[in-house]
Amino acid sequence: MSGKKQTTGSNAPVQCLTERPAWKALAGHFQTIRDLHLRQLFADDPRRGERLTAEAAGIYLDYSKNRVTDETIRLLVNLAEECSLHEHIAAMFRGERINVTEKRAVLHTALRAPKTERIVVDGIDVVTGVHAVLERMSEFARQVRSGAWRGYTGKRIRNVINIGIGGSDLGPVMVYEALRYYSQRDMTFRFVSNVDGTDFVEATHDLNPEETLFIICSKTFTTLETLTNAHAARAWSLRKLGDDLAVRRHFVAVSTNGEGVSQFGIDTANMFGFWDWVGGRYSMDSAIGLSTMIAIGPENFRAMLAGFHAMDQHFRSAPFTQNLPVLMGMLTVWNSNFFNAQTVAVLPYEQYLKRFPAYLQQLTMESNGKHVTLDGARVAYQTGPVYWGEPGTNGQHSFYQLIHQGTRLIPCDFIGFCQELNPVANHHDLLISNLFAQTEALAFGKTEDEVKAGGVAGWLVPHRIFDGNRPTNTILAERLTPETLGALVALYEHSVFTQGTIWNIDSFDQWGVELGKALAERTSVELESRDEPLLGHDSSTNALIRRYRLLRNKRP
Ligand code: G6Q
Repeated sequence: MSGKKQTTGSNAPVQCLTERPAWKALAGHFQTIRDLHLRQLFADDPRRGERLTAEAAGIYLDYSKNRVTDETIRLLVNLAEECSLHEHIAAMFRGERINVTEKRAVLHTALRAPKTERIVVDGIDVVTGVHAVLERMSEFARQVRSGAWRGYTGKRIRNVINIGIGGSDLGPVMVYEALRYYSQRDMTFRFVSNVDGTDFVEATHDLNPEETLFIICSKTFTTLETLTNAHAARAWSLRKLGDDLAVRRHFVAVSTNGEGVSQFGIDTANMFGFWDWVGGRYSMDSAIGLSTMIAIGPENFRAMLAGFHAMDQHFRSAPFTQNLPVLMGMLTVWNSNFFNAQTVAVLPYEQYLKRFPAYLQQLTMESNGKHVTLDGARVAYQTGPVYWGEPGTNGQHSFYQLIHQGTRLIPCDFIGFCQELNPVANHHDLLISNLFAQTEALAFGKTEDEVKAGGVAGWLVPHRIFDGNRPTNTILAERLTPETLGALVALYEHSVFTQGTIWNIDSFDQWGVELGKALAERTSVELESRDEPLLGHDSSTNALIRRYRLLRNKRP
């Protein structure tokens, strides 16, 4: 760390995180509890499992199976306060330009603000604009769902294909899968993101262009993958429909770039806008969610927004000791920076949330995968951990082994619901009993005595021992509804914000995406050139390019 003081992009000096009194207090405290076992912590306090919990917006968080005491939480709250988390939360909700490297406000919370709220940015009340777009989306979604919106040849739209990538894809895919139960079942929804032609071909091969609507989602409308796929989609449609005018009935755009949309040939009357203060990975509840709205209907979409908003309100107002996103964010800092955990596993015991870990990977890692503080000084501590996961119980039969008995500490978020959406015999009780059993096993393990008491002897004993003491959060809600999903996503958004504030990084830029993009542009010219290109890369890249060109040209 260069010196003790840092400055934010433009503001007052900020003390280096590891020099803060609260950080030092936590470091001292860590030495006293690092070897404490969850078995002991639970034995010492019979009410621990009821006390170390919090609840808001329909979501119950049990964090008692983390390696923390009341003192840990007290010190973490001190740290959050020293890092001015209260002020940062207020600044975000007010629309200050807290994304300092891009000089942008960060206002995804305005996307779910009620009509009566006013949030003024550059003299304009953004909430009015949000609701105007929501109205247009609702009208369009109703027309498509009811069949009033017809394709060019008069046929009803039966298929919707969202073309977008990153933030313009992962949210829509995740939420479509998550809320599929509530979706219009006589329609097909697909998502094309990859520039790999297979993605487009497999998404369209069995569909009729006369019945297919494309939503081109791109905030910038310049993204290579999305524009390449959008052109493929137009060619696919026009091969059957013949007439350029058909584009009006089969293509709509979601973008902030009206000019780019017109140039592509989409009527801006069929464009749904959003704003530069909505980051891609924070945009699933903006017009980027148009496919979601068509799938689940405007009412369900608004219910989802209400769930987001309920969690927003909780985050802004609840004391830190009862604040779900703050608690989860602080625990991630505790596990990462003090216990040196490198990853977080997210394990939904809900099939509909099968894409949730993939969605969270972008939200968490693009936001907090940063190596410098707000003023550009190199951080002297770890920032965002690796997020990954799969739905339970599938994961139990693959990678959980390492979580239980491996050498690494892997904190886990277990997510479950008390009521199933698709009752089948006793499946749901079996599912959730597995969730509870896993958190119990991870916390308490199996001692040598217990192994021996089970009849195991000799050299096999160490293989059968589970150390336990593996931290988990359990997130439990009544039922997977649009409201609950909104609250769950907002919970993670604000947990990410809490972490980023403590680490003093910009959670809202993504410069790391740029270098590869620029290099790929140059390389694509070299791959496509007819003459042998003069290559100026390193010897590995040069050889790979030559080999690719040689073998590609041998294709049948
Ligand atoms: C997200 C990122 C990134 C972005 C994609 C797509 O926060 O900004 O994932 O969403 O690169 O960008 P466009 O929507 O501009 O095509």
